[in-house]
Amino acid sequence: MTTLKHLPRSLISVLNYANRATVGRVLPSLLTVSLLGVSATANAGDFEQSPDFQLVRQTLIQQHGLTALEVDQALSEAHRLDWVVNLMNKPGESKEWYDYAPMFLRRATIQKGMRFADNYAHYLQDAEARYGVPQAVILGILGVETGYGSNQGKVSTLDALATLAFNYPRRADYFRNELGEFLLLCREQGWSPQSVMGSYAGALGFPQFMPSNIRKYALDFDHDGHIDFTRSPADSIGSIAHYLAEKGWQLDQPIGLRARFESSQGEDGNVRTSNDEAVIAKDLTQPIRYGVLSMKGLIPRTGYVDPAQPVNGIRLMGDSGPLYWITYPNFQVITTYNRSRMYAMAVWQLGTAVQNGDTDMQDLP
Ligand SMILES: [Ca+2]
Repeated sequence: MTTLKHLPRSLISVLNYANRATVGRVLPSLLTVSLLGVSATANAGDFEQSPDFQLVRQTLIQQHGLTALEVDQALSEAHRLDWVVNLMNKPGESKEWYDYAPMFLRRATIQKGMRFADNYAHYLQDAEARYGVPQAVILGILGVETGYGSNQGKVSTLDALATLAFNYPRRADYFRNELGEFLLLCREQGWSPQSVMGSYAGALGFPQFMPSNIRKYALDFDHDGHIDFTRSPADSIGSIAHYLAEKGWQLDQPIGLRARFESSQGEDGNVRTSNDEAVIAKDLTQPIRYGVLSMKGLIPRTGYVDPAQPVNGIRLMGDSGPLYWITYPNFQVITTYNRSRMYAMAVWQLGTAVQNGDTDMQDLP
């Protein structure tokens, strides 16, 4: 790794990032871009020419309460990472569940999760007892986010957030706020902004929290006086539980049940529902009483759901056709971490497999 020290930081980030197997194929084009950009990125002040420079600088000072010195120092040392913008602008792949699930539901990941669960059992139990969030959910999030800490990202958070704050207009306000929160976090935690590494979108550590969420929800769960998401699984475990509790986790309530869809017939013999669209939730934050869904043909495979219980119908595409679930509000709470239904399902299934030691994935929810 010592040879990397002589390369510009932006290129090192690219090389480190490219070690992640999922983006290996984009390496050649990224390298070309970075090598051409060496002279530009080797000098400080990549953002000073931006038309928004003064506006962002003033916002960071006035709204976030940073000092001019803190802001000027950070911005003059931040580098523009064009590849980050290119990656953010790439249309998202519309994967189906049958392609998505195998990325996370792997025997090796489950085994790793089981070792992690053994090593940190004390903190997992403590977090569940204190916040009511099941250990399986915490384990699922840590597995899907970073494979239990092994893929935390090696991109300079300062570079990533500054790049997105200045060069990604679609979500500029969001990333400008995260940049301000990040600099405040650095001040509070005594970090040097240039030393912090994370994902290319600015998420940090085992649980991949954005800086604003770290400031709002992070806990020093091992009581060593610091919040440390890159090295402390305990802080990560406690903080995930705290976050989900604050987002409305319902104590002792299920996440959901596997279901099947049946077209139903009315008393006149006419089919009432032949289309499963009628039972699939448009918006998970607007659950409806289960009694309404049951009349339209969504039935739990096993178990009982109270007709008055607010639920949602979920459909994901499996290898051999659609799969259905009836989900309780706790499933929606998982989607506050990442809005994708497939994400929440992967978290639930992976965490359950880890907790049950089900390496063959014989009994997934
Ligand atoms: Ca700590």
